[in-house]
Amino acid sequence: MEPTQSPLGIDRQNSIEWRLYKDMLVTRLFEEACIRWEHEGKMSAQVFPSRGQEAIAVGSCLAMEKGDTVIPSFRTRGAMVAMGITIAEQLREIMHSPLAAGGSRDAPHHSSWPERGVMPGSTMIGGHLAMAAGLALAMQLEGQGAVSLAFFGDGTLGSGDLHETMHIAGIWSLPLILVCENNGWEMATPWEKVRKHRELIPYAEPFGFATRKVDGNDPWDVYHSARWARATALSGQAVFLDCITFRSGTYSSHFGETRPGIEKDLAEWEKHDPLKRMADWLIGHGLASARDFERVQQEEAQGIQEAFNQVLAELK
Ligand SMILES: Cc1ncc(C[n+]2csc(CCOP(=O)(O)OP(=O)(O)O)c2C)c(N)n1
Ligand SMILES: [Mg+2]
Repeated sequence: MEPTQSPLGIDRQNSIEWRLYKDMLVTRLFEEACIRWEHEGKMSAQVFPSRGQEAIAVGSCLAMEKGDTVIPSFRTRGAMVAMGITIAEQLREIMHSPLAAGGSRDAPHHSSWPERGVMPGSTMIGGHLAMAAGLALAMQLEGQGAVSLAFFGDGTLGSGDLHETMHIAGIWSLPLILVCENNGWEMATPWEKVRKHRELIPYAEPFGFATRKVDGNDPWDVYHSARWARATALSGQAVFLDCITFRSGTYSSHFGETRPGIEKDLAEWEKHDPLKRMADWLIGHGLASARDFERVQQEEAQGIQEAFNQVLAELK
């Protein structure tokens, strides 16, 4: 079959550069739409915007293979997008559609599609990490040749579940990949108030993890690091990816900005915006123009609105 060509002139379905850009774009547009719908009173679910952090979820998941499992955190909606869960499927869970595959019983940010590798998370910070280790143990015992990956924020360092998970995964050499969205904030508390080190590698290494510091705003660094992590986890060492980033959005769609004095940081990190970086890369490699991006943005925004209308109609 001929590969489908995108407006950018590259293989839409299979090219990793295209997926890195498009899945981050869809994630951002979808989260922005959810915030808008919530503020307009059209949707009641709370969303946790990943603005500025999209590369971590998307880059990691695109590096996974069939049979691998992923547990998103409350801030990695991009994981669902990159794992191929459509916006309509996500909205059915969020909006309690009778057609929701999972019965719409999970918290909207922990919806799962186990047969497609997206496993349920936990509203208890860190609780899902032990489950990810359990999945990795099953993969190891059954010789599946697959890995279990879980996302979590740096605020999870205060959770005993993270330390217990690292302890058991390190000593049992589980095929587990822990991916930290290290944005330097725990809700509205800066990292200096809750731990000694900005980076988390000093905490993971003593448990026997292979570790790597990742530029969490660079989609390529995340992707290649996750490929390395997969190979390392399969070869018998659990992996910790410390993805340094910044949350450019509010804690959740219910809240305004609760971090006073962050204007300078916001402006600084905006220069490292992952979407802009990927767009610049595509332009730099002659694969896209500014006009192409405008068109793709319009197309995807329209698709998201259509999915919303479709799911709204299912509620009647
Ligand atoms: C066990 C537990 N304690 C407290 C909370 C409340 N809580 C929700 S998110 C959060 C902060 C998490 O920090 P981080 O993961 O770094 O999130 P981010 O920086 O993305 O906001 C807390 C304390 C919770 N959900 N579970
Ligand atoms: Mg954080």
